[in-house]
Amino acid sequence: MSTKHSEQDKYLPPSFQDFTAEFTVQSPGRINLIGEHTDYNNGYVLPTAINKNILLQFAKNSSEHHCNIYSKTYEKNFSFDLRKISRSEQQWENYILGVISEIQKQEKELTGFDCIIDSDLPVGAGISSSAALECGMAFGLNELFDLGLDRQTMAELSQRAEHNYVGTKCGIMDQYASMLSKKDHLLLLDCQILKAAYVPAHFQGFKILLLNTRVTHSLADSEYNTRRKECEEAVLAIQKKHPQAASLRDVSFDILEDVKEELSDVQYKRALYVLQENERVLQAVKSIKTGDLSNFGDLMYDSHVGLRDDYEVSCKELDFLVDFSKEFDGVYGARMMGGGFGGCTINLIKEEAVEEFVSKASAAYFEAFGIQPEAIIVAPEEGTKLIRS
Ligand code: GAF
Repeated sequence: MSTKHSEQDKYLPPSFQDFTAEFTVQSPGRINLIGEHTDYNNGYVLPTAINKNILLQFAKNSSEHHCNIYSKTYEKNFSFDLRKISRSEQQWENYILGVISEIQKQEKELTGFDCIIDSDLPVGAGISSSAALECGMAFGLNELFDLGLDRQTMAELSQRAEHNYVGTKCGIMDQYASMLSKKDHLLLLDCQILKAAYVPAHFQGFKILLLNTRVTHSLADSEYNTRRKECEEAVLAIQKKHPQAASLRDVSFDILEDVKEELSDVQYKRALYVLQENERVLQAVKSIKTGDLSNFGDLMYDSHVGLRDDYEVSCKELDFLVDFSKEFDGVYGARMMGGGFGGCTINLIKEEAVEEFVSKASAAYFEAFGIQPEAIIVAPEEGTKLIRS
């Protein structure tokens, strides 16, 4: 069954007036329960896709090389020729062009297509609208042109799109979460061997609440790449004494102490945080499996302290919301989530406490920063999928 655009789409650009979707792809954002900035250090992460999505409607057009994309979120459209894919000045276009370029590198044949994109995923909130867009595009093109790519390959080419077209040297967590998550489960990913295990998300009586600071500090992207570089430099310094250490994953606490004098203070702090966070992920999985959510909550708070003091990717708005949550009985744990420098805190909170906490935290945050935070209740969902065909 085809989906013709509806009355409310009458503002579509002229190139889309006759658009009839062949199918729609639903591509989710993600949360990360714990394991931050560990993915590009070959460590452990514990994300899952959520019930907030980007929707992409696809249709082939009659042209061989011409493509049209329309974003309802940005109310903007752009067109391009498949024979001349190159980076754009518009960042959001690069997520799409990057995926096409990576698919073409795999020597897969594409022809002209049109795509309309809509979303209920807040941009800049640290819930990975970028990976959702990349993965949705890869999944849709795979379907439309029968490319035969599996989910892992699509996640990995989406990550390369972000490296090569957007310029963020992100890890693999967001794309794997978007592509490989299962409903009601967390994805325990070992980023060294890219092996995923599914942990049932047993949070009965609790909610996962995001508080969006609504700030995105401009240094987020540059500092992200700097952190990655600092970790790589720490590994190079460690290798002088311990040549077998290919990444921070191969470094034990004993090795780190052994090379402490060889590392700069910054390198030592970054490495220490990563080693501790990897341990926390494994402990968190045990706590969730045994239902010890109090311990899991403590691990979330410890994670935040490490991100704030040793990894230095938090900001005063995130710290404020995490500190505020500590004063509140029903909150078991909270931490900044994602790359940092803004975006959301993730809170594990008793269901009955949500309303009062949101109201009090919002009022206090507004008084401190003059900004109304956004409260978003999320639940673990299935990864990118076809919803209408
Ligand atoms: C961003 C990146 F895209 C991820 O790969 C990950 O490193 C995360 O920041 C921090 O944990 O979302």
